[in-house]
Amino acid sequence: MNKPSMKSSKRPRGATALAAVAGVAAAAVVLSVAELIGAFFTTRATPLIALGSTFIDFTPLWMKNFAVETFGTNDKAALFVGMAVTILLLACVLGIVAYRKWGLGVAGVLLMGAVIVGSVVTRAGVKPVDAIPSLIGTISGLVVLRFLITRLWRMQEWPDRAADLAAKEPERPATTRRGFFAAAGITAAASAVAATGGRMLSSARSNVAAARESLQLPAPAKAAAAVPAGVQSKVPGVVPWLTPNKDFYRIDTALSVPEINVQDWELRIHGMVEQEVRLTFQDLLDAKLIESHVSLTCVSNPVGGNLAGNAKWLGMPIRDALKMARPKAGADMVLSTSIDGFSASTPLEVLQDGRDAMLAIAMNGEALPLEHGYPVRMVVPGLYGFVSATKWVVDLEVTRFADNKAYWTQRGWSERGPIKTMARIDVPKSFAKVPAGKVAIGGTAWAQTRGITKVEVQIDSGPWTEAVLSDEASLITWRQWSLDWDATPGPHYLKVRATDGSGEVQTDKRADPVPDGASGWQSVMVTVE
Ligand SMILES: Nc1nc2c(c(=O)[nH]1)N[C@H]1C(S)=C(S)[C@@H](COP(=O)(O)O)O[C@H]1N2
Ligand SMILES: [Mo]
Repeated sequence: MNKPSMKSSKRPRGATALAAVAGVAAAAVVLSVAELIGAFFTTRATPLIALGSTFIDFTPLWMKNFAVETFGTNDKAALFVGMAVTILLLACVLGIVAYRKWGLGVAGVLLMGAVIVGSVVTRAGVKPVDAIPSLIGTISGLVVLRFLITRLWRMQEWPDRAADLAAKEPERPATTRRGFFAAAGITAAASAVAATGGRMLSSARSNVAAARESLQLPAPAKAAAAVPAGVQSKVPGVVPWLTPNKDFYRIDTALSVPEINVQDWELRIHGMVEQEVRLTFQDLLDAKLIESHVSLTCVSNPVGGNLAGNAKWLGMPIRDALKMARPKAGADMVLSTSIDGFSASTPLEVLQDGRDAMLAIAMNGEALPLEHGYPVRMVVPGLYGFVSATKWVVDLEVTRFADNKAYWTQRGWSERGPIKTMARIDVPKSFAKVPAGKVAIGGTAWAQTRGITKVEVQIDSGPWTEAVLSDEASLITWRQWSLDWDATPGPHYLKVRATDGSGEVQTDKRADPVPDGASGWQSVMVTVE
């Protein structure tokens, strides 16, 4: 009569919610224990980072684009929030399942463990031993789940089940709701401490940031061409012509910035070459370095967007490195790969022509910031970053487009990515309210390797008016512009378009960033008062 029943009619009130709490506490233990022990293993392989990367890999393309468009460079924060919510929900379900059917709960936790282990060991450059933290985490989580769920089973407020269990094991006392919450609370607090400790340990273990600070940069064999005095638009609010490192846009798939010791860094050049080459960081320091201002642009940049920047780079010409390896006839592509598995396909020809394509070691006079590719990244004028600007680069494979596909190409983006001519209005901002009279319009424009020869602005449906171009530093840097406008009260639309050095007027044909870059004219609505 008094048998405990799993039927919902007999289930004590509130049990489901408490079981969910037990599930969340157990999941916290799985992740935090794994994170803490993971601090002693490969940093990129800690479970949270690996899970996040796997999450990204399985995110459909449309959702990824939506995330980048909606959250911009906060897309990683958005990812972690999304992941946290997913894990929280799964943990609740696991707790409830374990309470009702322990065996199923165990299976669920093991499955969760398997997913974590799977995402850890499939990361690039990760060894099988890196699975150990996740395994220990999973087992700890199971132990805690068993402990908490048993407390629920023995809850004295729910006499049916508790009495039955007490009859079986009379020496074990019944538990109380308060006791349960105390246990769950202690578990959660311990998890938080373990996770924080793990994160702190991970960063303390690497002193790459300090090594970067003290790196002595060599002088270039060929210094950057002098920058003309008038490169900056006179209009206040137009972005600085030279983007400070701290303001430089950042786009990459790395959830934790790779931390590479220069002593460990090596670049392998192989594939369709006469001679496989390995370059150390010292080899780069000893090479004939060039210095050059180059504007980078992201293919994901929407029309009018700010995923573009301009910096002074110092590095070894990639053609010099390729010369050592001597590419074989028939090769037409270099697949560059970063330490964390990102890859880019760059036409071999582009890396061998005269442009300042380089293995860069410095940005605006200091060693590359960690998040911009320390210690070595590629910079290739004229190509979007996804097919050229590999950060934390460790491998160059000389190959053919027909034989190899890069990271984003495998995900629906183009295999090649020459930068499209683009003009941008920085001032006034979209939806700005400006006083009637003289209004300064200004912005920047780019068409790396072709240069900008004209920028025109159209007010409403009026004629296209030529803007004043700021000085041109080179064909591979962006060029600023300004225009004075006699603004009359009312709403107005400002449009902008550029003409590049080949004589081509920027197309008004709207294209999404996927697969090879956005196009169209930016239009800004302003209200003149
Ligand atoms: N290792 C690595 N390098 C990478 C990427 C990446 O995801 N991983 N993204 C590329 C893309 S899409 C762009 S636009 C540039 C951005 O460089 P930045 O972050 O220094 O501005 O880096 C490129 N290099
Ligand atoms: Mo990009």
